[in-house]
Amino acid sequence: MNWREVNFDGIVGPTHNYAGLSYGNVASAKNEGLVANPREGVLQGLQKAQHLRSLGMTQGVLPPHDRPHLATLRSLGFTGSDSKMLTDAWTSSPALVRNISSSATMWTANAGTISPSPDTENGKTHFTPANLAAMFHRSIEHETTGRVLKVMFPEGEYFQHHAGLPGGTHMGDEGAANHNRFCRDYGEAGTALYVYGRSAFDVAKDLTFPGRQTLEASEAIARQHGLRGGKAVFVRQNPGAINAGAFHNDVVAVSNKNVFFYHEEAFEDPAGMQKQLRSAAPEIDFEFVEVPSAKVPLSDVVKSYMFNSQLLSPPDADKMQLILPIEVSETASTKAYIEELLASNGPIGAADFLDVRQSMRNGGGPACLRLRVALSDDQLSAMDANSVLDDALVEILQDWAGRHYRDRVSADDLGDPQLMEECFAALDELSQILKLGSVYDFQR
Ligand code: SUG
Repeated sequence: MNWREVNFDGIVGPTHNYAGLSYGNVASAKNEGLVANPREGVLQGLQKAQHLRSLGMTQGVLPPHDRPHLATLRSLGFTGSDSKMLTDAWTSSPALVRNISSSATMWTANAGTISPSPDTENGKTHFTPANLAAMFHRSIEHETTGRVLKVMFPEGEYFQHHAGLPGGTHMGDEGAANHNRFCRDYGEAGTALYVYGRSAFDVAKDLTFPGRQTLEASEAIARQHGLRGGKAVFVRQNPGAINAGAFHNDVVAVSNKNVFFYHEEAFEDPAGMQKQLRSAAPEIDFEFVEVPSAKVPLSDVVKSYMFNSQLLSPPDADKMQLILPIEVSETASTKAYIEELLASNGPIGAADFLDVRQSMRNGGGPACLRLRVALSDDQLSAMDANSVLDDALVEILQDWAGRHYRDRVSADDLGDPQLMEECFAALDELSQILKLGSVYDFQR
């Protein structure tokens, strides 16, 4: 049976903008007020997906959600027609409208946690949409995400779905961005590493920025998914890294199969992390590529997003390959480090630098834009919807974005009912292209 890792990239939404919504996310705060170009954003994302396809990777997409999210306005007491609700909400609180209009669903590393079938007791692939409780604009994602995942991966022989965790920020869960799966090969039993920022019931006095993921949330997901005995390891992110702007662990670490590429300051106890992984999975020949602060300071990690890269095993390559944001080649320390890494004859043999600047300005690099799912041939065939890319679908999506997306959206445009109508028309058509059925909350 052939297995592969499929990357499902979030399609940048038509309301993509810079509203400075994410406290603790340095780029989001720094770029608040810039004018965004959603059309360029969606095309940059599709280009990245095409690049992975050119390396022989299987590539899918996940749709943007309906924004502005009128269902949230309705649940907060707004009434009347769509445009009346939007206008009333904008008059009452532009900040609220900015939150319910964010295109943050494009960062699908936060869509959910996936445990592939070789890792679970009942032999099914388990999905839990992340509740994203730490940020209001993201806390409204998980119900739609859950519906989309259920359409794409129908419940039954192969796939099992769970609801997002209850419990608000105590059970704060940010999905795959704080989860790594190690294995010898994608179809073999793996071991999960869950990285948390704090404990649910303690005050984390060492954090100045939010620790979005709690230990208890990670433990709950490992339980729900019925991970095979002893195959889950829980470690704390270094609070210093969170305070420096690594609001998710995938800003300071990335893994693939047996390789873990991470920064010296990523974990509270890096030696303990290595030890726990080795003892949970003695069959895996771990390769830890720990990058010292003396070579790349944490501030350059956060600025360049060097670890927010995709670490891939292209089918025809004998070494792994990094997909990095172009900012890494523009930052002296990270550029030099990647050159040294490629020359070192280690497990990583190639690196490409891609332009995803529209996303990067909101703190989302290549790794934030993708959700990884390890799938067998049979599981891939059991998928529903039309979300796995071929050239024809990419062309259709490029044409769709060209017709529907604006090339300028600012945070001040979000109260405009005309923009809302454009977004709903775009998503109405997209749900037909991707054969999603009725996953959205708006009515047409
Ligand atoms: O949750 N930014 C996202 C970025 C998510 C990146 N994902 C991963 N690291 N996996 C966030 O902070 C900014 C939106 C704004 O400010 O308009 C935002 O939501």
